[in-house]
Amino acid sequence: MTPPALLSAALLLLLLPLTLADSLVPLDVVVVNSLLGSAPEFHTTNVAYRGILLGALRRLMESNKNFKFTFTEHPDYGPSLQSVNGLAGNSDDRTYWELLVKTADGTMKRPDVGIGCYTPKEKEQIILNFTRW
Ligand code: B12
Repeated sequence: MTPPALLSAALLLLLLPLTLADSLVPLDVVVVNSLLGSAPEFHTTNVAYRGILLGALRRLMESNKNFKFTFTEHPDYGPSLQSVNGLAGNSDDRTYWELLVKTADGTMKRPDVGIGCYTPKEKEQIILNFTRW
């Protein structure tokens, strides 16, 4: 390799982490109603590298008229997902929107933080599951 080519290659390697940090992370959002058993709705969106799920949901709502959500703020735990596409959780009938995640390797998990703290990883499926506690 000639010295200028070597220099370009070294520069590329140095800039690579910066490029990755600037990129958007693609993910799927699946809306499930476990109480009705209706067909799940699939959406695709993205979020900034290490960005929070709330950001991904906002991006999705801005780009897709078939997806809407609202949230409330808890003084300690931050945002809590209140409604999806007009359907809201309700304390009286003990319903809520549960947050589940299917990771790229197929593992299912129930995050121990809410939409304001969870940071989706590449190719994760975020499942918004309407259910009862
Ligand atoms: C009961 C409970 C629930 C119930 C609340 C039902 C109800 N209306 O009573 C249900 C099952 C709905 C629930 C759901 C979730 N919960 Co919860 N929950 C609790 C628990 C065990 C007790 C809360 C309580 O009653 N406190 C006593 C009352 C008097 O205080 P309060 O401030 O009024 O309580 C309210 C808040 O805690 C709120 N709440 C409950 N969970 C969550 C989660 C988030 C992110 C927010 C913003 C608010 C919130 O609901 C309570 C009643 O209004 C706590 C753990 C604990 N021991 O404190 C976890 C806890 C608060 N939950 C937690 C989590 C992660 C969740 C979920 C995100 C789980 C999931 N993967 O789906 C979801 C919320 C999803 C969403 N829609 O945004 C975490 C929050 C940690 C964090 N830093 O974000 C905790 C601390 C448990 C843990 N993992 O350590 N939860």
